[in-house]
Amino acid sequence: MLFAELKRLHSLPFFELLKQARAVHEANWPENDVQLCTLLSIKTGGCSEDCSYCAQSARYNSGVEAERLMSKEAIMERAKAARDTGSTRFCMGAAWRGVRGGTQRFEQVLDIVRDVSTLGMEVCVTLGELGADEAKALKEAGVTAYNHNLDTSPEHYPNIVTTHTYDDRLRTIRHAQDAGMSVCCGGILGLGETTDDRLKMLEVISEFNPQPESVPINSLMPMPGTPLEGKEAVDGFDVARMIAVTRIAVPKAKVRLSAGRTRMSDETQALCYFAGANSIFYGDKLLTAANPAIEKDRTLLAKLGLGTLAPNPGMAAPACEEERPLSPCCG
Ligand code: SAM
Ligand code: DTB
Ligand code: SF4
Repeated sequence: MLFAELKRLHSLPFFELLKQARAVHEANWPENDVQLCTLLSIKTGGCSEDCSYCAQSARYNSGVEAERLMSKEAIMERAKAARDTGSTRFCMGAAWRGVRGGTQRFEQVLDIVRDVSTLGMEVCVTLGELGADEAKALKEAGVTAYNHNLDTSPEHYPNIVTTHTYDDRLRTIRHAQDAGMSVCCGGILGLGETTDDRLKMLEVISEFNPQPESVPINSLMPMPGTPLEGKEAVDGFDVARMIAVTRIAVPKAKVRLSAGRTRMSDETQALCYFAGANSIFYGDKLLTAANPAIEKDRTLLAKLGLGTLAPNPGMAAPACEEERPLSPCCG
């Protein structure tokens, strides 16, 4: 969806926007269920990149220590525990710039994916940059979806990250799509961006061909020691607006109300579910930052009468629309 239309939607009176988003949501997700996803940082800290929101960059004194890649046994234990608490998607994150085929650490990751994918959950990984061959190998090993966020608009991105470019991000997304993985691609609110920046990011994401299978909308968790540590919390109505416009622009995607829920009231979260959010990270830790406790989320979902989505690990990645060009591999 093009910027002008996104802007028109975003400028609607709040209830009118919500009404339209709700109609799109009900047409595409009539069951009204919420997907529960568990995150695990399988390789924490010590990252070479300078993403100014991230506690895992080696450049900032955030208090997050660099750790080695977790053992497969320890990861399997956490994955089974996630399944036992009702998660249907297991997302493994690594604080790397990227991965390269033929390296020991990439072989280890493939081995981990092969085992985790036997558990019946959707398997998502976020490992940084990928080439075409690495993407194919991950798909073959059993990855359902690859998470690679654009985070903000092309224009604002260089103010946030200088060690890699927007085009680098686009290239990885295209490799993941070409390999047949579903793509999970979203961004962060609260990085000092304008509303137009948010909508320009959404323009890029919604114009992907195929559209992403999921779109995480994170609100900045300000991490001590990072350049963005002092940023104010995002207004709850702004989060709901962004969720609503995302629901309309990417109707079939799971729209994930991602980082930042510890700073949101139950009422704001309820508004976001109404506006079209149908997935959350579940469990009291994100990668390094806090997330609401499982019991708290269960209570809220029960209060709202929302069910949970069944896993679909073998789902086919969204298909391309033939009349539109494929997603860009660079700007
Ligand atoms: N290194 C890989 C990469 O950059 O794609 C994977 C891990 S990285 C931590 C995954 C995503 O987490 C980022 O793209 C960003 O959207 C989100 N994220 C990281 N720190 C965050 C924070 N403090 N608040 C909100 N979202 C954050
Ligand atoms: C996404 O969009 N959000 C998740 C997941 N994809 C990898 C990560 C949120 C990280 C929040 C900050 C932290 O835990 O350090
Ligand atoms: Fe590294 Fe990813 Fe954090 Fe950037 S967001 S510093 S690439 S872990």
